[in-house]
Amino acid sequence: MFRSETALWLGVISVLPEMFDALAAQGVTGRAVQTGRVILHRFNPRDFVVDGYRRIDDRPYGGGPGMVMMAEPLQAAIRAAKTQAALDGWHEVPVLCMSPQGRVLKQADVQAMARQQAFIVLCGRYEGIDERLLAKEVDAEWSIGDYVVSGGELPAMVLLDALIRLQDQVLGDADSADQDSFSHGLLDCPHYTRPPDWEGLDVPEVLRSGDHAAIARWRFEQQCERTRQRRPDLWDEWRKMTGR
Ligand code: 4G3
Repeated sequence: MFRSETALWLGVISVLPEMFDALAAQGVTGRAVQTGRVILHRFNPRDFVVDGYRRIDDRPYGGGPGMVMMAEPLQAAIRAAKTQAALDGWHEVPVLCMSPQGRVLKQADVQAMARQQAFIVLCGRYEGIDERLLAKEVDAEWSIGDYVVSGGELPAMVLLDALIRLQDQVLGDADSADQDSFSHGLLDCPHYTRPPDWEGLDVPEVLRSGDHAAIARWRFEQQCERTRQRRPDLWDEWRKMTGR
């Protein structure tokens, strides 16, 4: 698949590449991959180890619990990903690593990243990755939030889903990207669908009024009110930004 028909080229480096089946087969991301708008290549560092045991991890210098991912197999996998990228027509592809030590990802970061069209995403496991590999081969470390999970695969899928759905919106309906919560720094408004009365709870009258200006006004007020109540940090930021 060549870059003319591809919106996004992705290489993931993971010792559990099958985890990405979920991204590649299901939902909005699955459709993007199946139709070739997104190319997803997987590289298992284990496939790049020559020794009989295919070791990719070893004990940490300085002692302590757990294992550390070795630099050599990861470097080999990154090189293979870059070679594949070049074959597919993509050059100078940035290498990202998902890590609790990374910068915490915001929607604005995803929007900035979506301007790039090819990425290699490294997924660590165990206690982490040899720091020298990060220094030599990784361009940026990203975190999806201040918590730890057992591998970088789920965080990578979170990032890739966010990128793919934006790419989709760029190609298709640009309005829906604009309507995302956070795209303007406020939480989303509440949503309602049929039936109009559900278990004694009804739909706000304004939404059934057909008055589009009044609906837009109501939704905006709801966004402000919810942001103020639930996310005072975002509300302060929004007020600074808009001078309110
Ligand atoms: C330590 C990312 C753990 C180092 C990864 C990878 C949470 C996130 C791991 C490392 C992770 C996150 C794997 N847990 N908050 N676990 O984005 O490179």
